Parts: sequence; structure tokens; C-alpha cells
Amino acid sequence: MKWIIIFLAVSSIVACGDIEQPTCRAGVHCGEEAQCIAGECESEAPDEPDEPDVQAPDHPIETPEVDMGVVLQPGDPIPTTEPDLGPVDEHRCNPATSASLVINEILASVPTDGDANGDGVRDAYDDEFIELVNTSDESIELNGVRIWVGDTFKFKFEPLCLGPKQGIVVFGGGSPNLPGDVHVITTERRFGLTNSGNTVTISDDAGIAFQTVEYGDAKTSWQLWPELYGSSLVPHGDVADLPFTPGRCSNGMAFGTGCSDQSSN
Ligand SMILES: [Ca+2]
Ligand SMILES: [Ca+2]
Repeated sequence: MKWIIIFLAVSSIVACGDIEQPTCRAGVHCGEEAQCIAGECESEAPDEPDEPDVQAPDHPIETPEVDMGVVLQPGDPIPTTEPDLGPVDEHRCNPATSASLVINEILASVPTDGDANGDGVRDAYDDEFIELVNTSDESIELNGVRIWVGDTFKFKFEPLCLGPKQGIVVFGGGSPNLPGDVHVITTERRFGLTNSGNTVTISDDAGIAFQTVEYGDAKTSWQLWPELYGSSLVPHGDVADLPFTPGRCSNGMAFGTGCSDQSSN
């Protein structure tokens, strides 16, 4: 029995030698960056960063469209910035000359029923007119062409291209209301064409005369005779039934007809 007790005592001593002793009993034994867990110092794991609190949008996010313009590919020609002028305008407008522009008719003494500009009112000044015709086969530029009554400058054209065999009537004023194919314009100053007679001249902007005609006293307008190509005026009533024909041949036809049937009278 004695040996048994001794054996047990010694065994317990040996067993006690196998028990591992804790390395720590509290956090203070593990330093600042470790903690005591189950008797062992374990490093403190860094805190996991919080996931951002992202919520799915209720609506799809709209992405603004970006205009990328023309995307060039290798070999493409580089576009220029020159404006697109469109097709070439074949229309040409030659300067007016004494050979192309003529005074064809003048109304100086407005008859009592002489609403020549068609605005419904007979006016001694507004219904006065000077009719010019492009007798050439090409368009002519009227810009700068001047009209003179006697020696007094009365009117100057702004840029205006008058087609071949086309006429234009310059009225002393009012609101002309003539057929749509008749070119009309009004002057800001009265012509003041003397009823008893005077001269009318057309010139270029420098005052070089294209044509000067003289009219007299009549109850109708005055007509270039032969029409379009003559060198002097006659009373309109002497060659036509109508007292005046602004924008038309004295026979009432368009200038494009050449007014030929009247010119042969
Ligand atoms: Ca009138
Ligand atoms: Ca006429």
C-alpha cells in the first residue's frame, strides 16, 4: 500500500509538469495591440471598413449623350471649314449702259382720273412715273443708276438686277398696286415733273448720262417712239388708246413681246 501511494504521488507530480501555463491572465500582459484570449495574447484584428450604404436607384441613371461629331477613320480626308456655297449661280448681272437701259414712258401731267399707280387715289405727285426698260438680252444691274428732272437729282437705285426685256416703273409715291409681273418702286422725294414740259435724264452713279429725253405739255403720258428704241418722245395718246401704260408696252402687252406691232405704226 505504501508503494501505491508513493506511485500515485509521483505520477501526479509528473502529470502536473505537462500542464501548460497561460501566457496571460489579462490584457495588460499582452501590450497595447493584443488582447488576452483564453490565456493567449492575440493581436487585435483591424476593424473591417464599413461597407458604404449604397442603395440601388429607383430609376436608371441617365447618361447624357455626347455628340462625338464626325469620327474620322484612318485614311479619311480631313474636312475643311469652308462654307457650303451650294451650286454655282450662273446668273450674271451686267452694269447698265446707254445701250441697254432706256426711258420708255413718262407721266408728268396726271389726268383727273389718272390713278396710274393703282392705289385707288389720284394724286398729282404720287401718280407721276418714269418707266425704264432693259432692252438687252441680258440682266442689268441698276444699282447707282440716277434719275434727274431737268438738272435736279431725284432718285438713285439701290442694288436691283433687272432681267432681259423687263421694265421697272418708278412712281412719285403712294402704294402702287399693279399686276404682279410689273416691277414698281417709289421715290422718297417727289419727281415734281413740270406739267408744261421738261427734260428727264438717266445716268450712272457718277452722273454720266445714258439718255436724256424731252417731253412737252400733254393730257397723257409721253412715249418713246419708236417704242423701246426711239430717240424722242411723243404723246402716248397719239400712238395708243390708253392715256398711260406703266409697266407695259403702249399696246398693253409685256415688254418681252418687243412692242413691235405698235412700233410699226
Ligand atoms: Ca394713285
Ligand atoms: Ca408703258
